[in-house]
Amino acid sequence: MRNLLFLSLFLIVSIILSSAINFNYNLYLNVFAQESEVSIAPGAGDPNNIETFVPPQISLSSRSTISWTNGDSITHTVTAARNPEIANGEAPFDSGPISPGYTWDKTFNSPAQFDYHCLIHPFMTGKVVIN
Ligand SMILES: [Cu+2]
Repeated sequence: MRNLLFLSLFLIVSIILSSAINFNYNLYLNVFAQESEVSIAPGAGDPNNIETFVPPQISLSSRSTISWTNGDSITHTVTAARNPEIANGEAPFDSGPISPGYTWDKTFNSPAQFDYHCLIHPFMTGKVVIN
């Protein structure tokens, strides 16, 4: 009877500990997953406008999500260059048309480096570095 009590206690403590470890592991993963925002500046489609993608370059760790929000009054795209310098497992990306006020998200899971631009306004350029 006493052995059974110890065994039950052991099992309960084990279950509590393993769920605590699992919880901490998830917390760890979430802490290292980053989220960042790039805004497409008002007037970005005007070749005389200095600000297009803000910030123009973004560096993050892998498992990051970047949100591009079109703050301009016309449609833009977020399109990776055809020959990315480094693209370990990450395919070149293309948002398709992003209407004014809309956001496009892209998650990066591997280290990669992309130069990107707007297909409609090729002078709009930016860079993503995933470490
Ligand atoms: Cu554009």
